Amino acid sequence: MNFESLCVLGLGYIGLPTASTFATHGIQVIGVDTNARIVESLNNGQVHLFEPGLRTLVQAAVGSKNLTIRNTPQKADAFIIAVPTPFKEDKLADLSYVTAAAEAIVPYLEKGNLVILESTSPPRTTVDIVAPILEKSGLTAGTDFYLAYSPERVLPGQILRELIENARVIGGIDAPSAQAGKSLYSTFVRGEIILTDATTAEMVKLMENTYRDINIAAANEFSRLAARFEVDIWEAIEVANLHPRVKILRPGPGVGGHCISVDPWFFVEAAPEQSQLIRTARLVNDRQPQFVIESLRAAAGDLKDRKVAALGLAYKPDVDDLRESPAIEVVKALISAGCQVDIFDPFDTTYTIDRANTCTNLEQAVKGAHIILLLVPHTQLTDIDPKQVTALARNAIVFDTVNGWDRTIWKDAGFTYYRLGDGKNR
Ligand code: SAJ
Repeated sequence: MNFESLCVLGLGYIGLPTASTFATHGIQVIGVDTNARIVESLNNGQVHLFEPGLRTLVQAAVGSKNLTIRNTPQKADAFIIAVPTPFKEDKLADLSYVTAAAEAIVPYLEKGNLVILESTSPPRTTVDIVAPILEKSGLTAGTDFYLAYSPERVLPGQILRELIENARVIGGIDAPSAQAGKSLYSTFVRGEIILTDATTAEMVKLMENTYRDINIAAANEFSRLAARFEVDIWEAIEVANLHPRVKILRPGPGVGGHCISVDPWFFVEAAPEQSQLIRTARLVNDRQPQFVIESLRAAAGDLKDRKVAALGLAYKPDVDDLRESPAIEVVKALISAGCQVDIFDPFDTTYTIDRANTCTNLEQAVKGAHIILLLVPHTQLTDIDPKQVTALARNAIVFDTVNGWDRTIWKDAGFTYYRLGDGKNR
């Protein structure tokens, strides 16, 4: 099977790198996004999201004339759906982007085409939801066109490398569909390509992120136990991890991002009876911003009218992605507790939170602060020399939720230093 042209629907964190990588490997790619602003900015050579190396890659792809950006699909040998699957207020999966993308392909679908769903989706989405929509074309999935599910598994911050090097699972609705998917991705994937059925591939993706969520929940719960028993969780984890079969993850202000804090709910929605541990882990992680507030109160006393410099807003270090960020939840809770909050994130200096003051630089944020709160260990923040801050926030209490700073250095610079989950060094 030979796929020379490809249409990628959805130009976000996954679709854009995927479309660009295919284009720089010689495939004629049409990148489609329904957001007119994204289409316009990409056509002007601007990339609307931050990922190391992405701008250069997109420019190379567009420059080679192998990548064209449009707001509607067109005929192609293969189609990849890489749109978001967010959840709604009630944590139920919102598949409206997936169904809209599948509907958009229908008028262009031809015999022999391949359609791949990459969006993280509840089990059976490919077979029960996407196939019937595509069959509105009058063609039959499996008989007339190939259909497969192949989840993205790349880590934000390392997307370009992992896209090529990671193992890729391709689940076909039948064996020829999986094989067709392999022919397409072999264009650039150097990791192992594993073929299976569509529902197994959907479940693999959800299991990976759920497994991580449960493990982070354990770390977060251990941090609460350590505070209770006057133990330093960071010391305890370091020692426990010397055991050859133990690898405890890092506690922090909570779990964010568009994947790990969302995907486990797809299992809970689809099969609540069978997902009790998964649901509990989600609730433990969602409660962690509240634990930050409780710990801060225990360290600094009443929070009302205190001026807090909240450093870092993204859902994890060295990315600009703020989706489902626990840091934002902490800031909102501080505001509800009556604090005056100055927010600063070096990757997004324009983001606003109701009643918080957005700062464009570190100095502005820490000036006159009673509390300096580290929420995300962006390299630019962990590299801060406390001496830079001393004159701006004399006698401030430093509260580090991510173990991003060195206690001794901050104490030597005259600050009172606390760390989340450290009940020993108070
Ligand atoms: N976090 C902790 N403690 C840790 C590790 C992470 O609190 O020890 C927090 C982070 O701060 C962040 C959240 O968890 O808020 C998620 O971060 P992450 O780096 O664990 O994962 P993501 O969401 O950036 O990417 C995950 C990856 N999945 C796995 O590692 C199993 C990635 O491979 C997936 O492709 C991605 O989800 C996705 O798109 O599904």
